[in-house]
Amino acid sequence: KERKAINFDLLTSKTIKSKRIGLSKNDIKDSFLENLFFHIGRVPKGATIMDYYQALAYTVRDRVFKEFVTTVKRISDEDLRVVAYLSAEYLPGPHLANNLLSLGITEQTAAAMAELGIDMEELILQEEEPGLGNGGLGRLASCYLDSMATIGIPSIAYGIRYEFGIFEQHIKNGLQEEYTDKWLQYGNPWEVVRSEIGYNIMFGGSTKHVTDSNGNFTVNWIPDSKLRGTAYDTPILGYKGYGSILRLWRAEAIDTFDFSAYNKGDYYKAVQEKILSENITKVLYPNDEQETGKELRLKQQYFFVSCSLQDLIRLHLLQGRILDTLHEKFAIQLNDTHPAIAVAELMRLLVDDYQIDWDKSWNITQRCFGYTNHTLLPEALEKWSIPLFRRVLPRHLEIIYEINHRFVQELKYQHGCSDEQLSRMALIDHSGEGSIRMAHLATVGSHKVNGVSALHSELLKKHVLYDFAQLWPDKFCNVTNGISPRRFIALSNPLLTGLITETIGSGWLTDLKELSKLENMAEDPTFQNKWMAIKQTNKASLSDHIKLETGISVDPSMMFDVHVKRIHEYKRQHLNVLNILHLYLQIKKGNNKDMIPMAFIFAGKAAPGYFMAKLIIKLITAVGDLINQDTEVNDKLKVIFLPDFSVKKAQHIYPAADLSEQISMAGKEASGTGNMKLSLNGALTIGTLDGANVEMMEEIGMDNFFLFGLNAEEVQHKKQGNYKPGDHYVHNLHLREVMDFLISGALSPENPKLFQPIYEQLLYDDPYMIMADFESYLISRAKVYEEWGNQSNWTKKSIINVARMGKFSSDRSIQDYSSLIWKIDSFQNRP
Ligand code: F58
Repeated sequence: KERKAINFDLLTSKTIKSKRIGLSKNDIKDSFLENLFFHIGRVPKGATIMDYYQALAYTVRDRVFKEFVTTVKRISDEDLRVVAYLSAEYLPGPHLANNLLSLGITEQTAAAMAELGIDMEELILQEEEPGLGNGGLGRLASCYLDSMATIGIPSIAYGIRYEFGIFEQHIKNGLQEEYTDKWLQYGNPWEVVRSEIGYNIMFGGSTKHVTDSNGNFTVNWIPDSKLRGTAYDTPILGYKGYGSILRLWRAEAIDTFDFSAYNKGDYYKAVQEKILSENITKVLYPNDEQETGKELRLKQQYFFVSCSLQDLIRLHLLQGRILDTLHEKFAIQLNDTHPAIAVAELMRLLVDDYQIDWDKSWNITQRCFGYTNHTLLPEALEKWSIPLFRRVLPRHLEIIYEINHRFVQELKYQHGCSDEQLSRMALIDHSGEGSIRMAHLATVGSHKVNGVSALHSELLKKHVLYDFAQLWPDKFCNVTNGISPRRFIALSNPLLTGLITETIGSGWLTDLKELSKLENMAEDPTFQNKWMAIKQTNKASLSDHIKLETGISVDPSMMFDVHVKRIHEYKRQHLNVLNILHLYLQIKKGNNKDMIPMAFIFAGKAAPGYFMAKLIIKLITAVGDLINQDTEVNDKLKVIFLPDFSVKKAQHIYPAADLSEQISMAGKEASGTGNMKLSLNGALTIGTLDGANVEMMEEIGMDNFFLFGLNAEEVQHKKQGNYKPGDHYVHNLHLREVMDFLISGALSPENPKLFQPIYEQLLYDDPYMIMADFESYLISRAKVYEEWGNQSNWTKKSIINVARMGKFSSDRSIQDYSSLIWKIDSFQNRP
């Protein structure tokens, strides 16, 4: 039956407007009370702080939804091209404060709450953030969503609604312990379940190839299990901008209850299917740079990809279009290879379900997809074993074989590739039991492939995807990562935001290049004083937090040296520790006359199965235990490990940093984004020529950046030569002292051999060239101390750092994606 469309203008009509979307203090107060009484069902007397938080969240969500539906209407009316961002991970951080900022209602909301006797800040603290990612890659996806919505790039982001996100990290006796994350335990007021938007997903079984009486060939996939993916939508609001949506899929059983089994008296079997189905989206795999090849992980990937593509097809057809034009209406971006199975799945949907011929389907597929690579680490490059793949996705294996066959033919007959080249480039690796190279599938199935920093994109073309870059040079491009200035300065550093805005106006929040106007002020003593006072306040606030969390007092006048990110050998937290031990030994020897008091602040999670990373955490805490309690040193040094790093914690730490540690071995960190967040908050960087550090240094200038270490080429060269880390031990007295101290037992009297594995690895193998870079690190650090001695000069450099960070806004990254890859115009550029 034809339904009459509701007049959209009703949405902005007076009654609805004032009741649900008004932005004045009184409207917000009324909505809050309404939500508290009628949505939560509470009277003020019985209401808990959580009830208040939720009532406010619903109040804000209504207003966010208004912007979202307005944007969707425009996309639909103007029939616009849309980005579909596919990512297995997102780390949005808490929504409430960000949405208040985007709506521009922080002040009136605080006032409305104050009139009710409620402290809004306290409500903001109630929010559990969705920890649906491991680190940089997931946070990048969220920064990009923020920017797409801010600039007005029509977008929809797809992912997985993990019931348990990244584990909670507790530190007991200096060791990491993992606890399940319970982000959903009090419900999630930001999401709306769309029970009617769901798709059936099949697994396993076999395929049947049939030719009907007319000679038409079809393939039937006869799965051995099916489940359903249901959409959970979180509206995303750009800064004073447009709406977007984060659509996360949750796995459910199709029939929640097996009545036949129940009737036979087997109650457990009756619910078994439900339990098995729900397992798919139960938990996030907590590995940051290691692929585990687990069946459940493949199922997660396929599950969310298939739901997302089916959803895109539904949306496309809903607009009255035909599938031949799918690539004209959607640009689908693959955030690393985790969603790369999408290439085979789209082919399956087009060829098997919609009977479009192979060549046409392949053309649509290649024109839809773009692939972003985020790593050069061999252990992080995804490969799926063929037997496992066949068991889970038999039809996709056939499709991948077919793609591979055609690709290899093309290489051979059109490009005259040698057998060696063919075997290097094929989608299938025939060694051992055979495996599928997902980066190759993504590369072949996309029209554009990008790295995430200039250096990384070059190395990608030189090494990991060398043959492909030779074959299709135009397919490869670079989009340097960026960060959201809304989240990482406006929200997290309100004092600095206030000073900047009062000095140069507020345009910088949507055009970060405007920060360059601060440069005029870099030497102004009054401005410098204000700048320093803000840093001091932020440091005092972090000190309070550290005291609360760890019991350790840190004097805010110390230099705050910050090293926060996932714990990984290539990120070299242990290089930092070796230097701390060096300082400690110097103090003990009495060489501490002019030593600058320093607080070393670490935070980050280690993958639960990563022995060395966990040992590095233990090392940091052991060094902390030794130093923080020793009255001979603890007025000069403090070492802190802040547990359970998250977006929320990060927002607290970045504004308080004086020095940012970006010391990965050159050639390993694809980009890094923590480097950008710290610099944007006025920290100076000590770093290697790795990832986006290279471009940061170009922008900020050599004089305002502490560079050290081998570059990527030198690392390569040394590796190919006869690198002997032991030589550095022999020739560098300081290094010898700290290495000897490491195994002296002083750090772990109860188990003197505890740190032997680190010691031995550094001395005999040193894959991350810590021994080679130690001396250069110390020399660079000496410059840090010297510069710190002149606070006015340091502050000038801090101001310059911020002023020159314009390039690293995620708005710029999204503009690059839009022009280089997606070919989508923002609302801002449309009439
Ligand atoms: C990170 N990758 C890069 N992967 O390491 C970092 O240099 C870059 O800045 C960032 O991506 C954004 O481009 C990363 O965070 C993961 O966490 C994956 C999670 C799933 C398993 C494989 C690693």
